[in-house]
Amino acid sequence: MSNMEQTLSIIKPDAVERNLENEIKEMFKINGFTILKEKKIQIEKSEAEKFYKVHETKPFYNDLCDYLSSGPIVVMVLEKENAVFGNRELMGATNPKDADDGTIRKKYGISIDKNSVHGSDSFENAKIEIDFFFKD
Ligand code: IDP
Ligand code: MG
Repeated sequence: MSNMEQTLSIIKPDAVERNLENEIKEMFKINGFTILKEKKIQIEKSEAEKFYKVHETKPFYNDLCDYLSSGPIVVMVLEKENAVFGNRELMGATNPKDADDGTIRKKYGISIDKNSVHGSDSFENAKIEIDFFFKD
């Protein structure tokens, strides 16, 4: 039974700044993801605040929004069977220190805040996040 899904991925400023865009895209492709859409943009802090609204009560919210808007990012729609879960697996744990070998965050992440990639955490949020960046 097929369960083709789409998920939103972001290559965060720390990774774009270190020119890791192509290496990270290659990891997605090697792992069977198709990059359906992509764009390199820099967002305003107000947009980062909207995107990360679910975290607005967290102590790291302000720094997180400053960071995501601090430089260019690459936003992508990835497609694969069970793409949401598969992307979370490929990304690895939020804190690169806890991430498994072979994951993007283990390989490229610097710290819990500079962890190189974002990925939607559920099918529902994937739809919302894809709309956020790619509506019309
Ligand atoms: P996720 O990116 O693995 O889904 P979330 O809990 O949704 O992790 O947190 C969103 C982002 O906020 C993380 O990717 C990370 O950059 C940052 N973050 C999460 N927890 C902390 C923390 O305790 N300190 C600083 N930054 C954090
Ligand atoms: Mg999350």
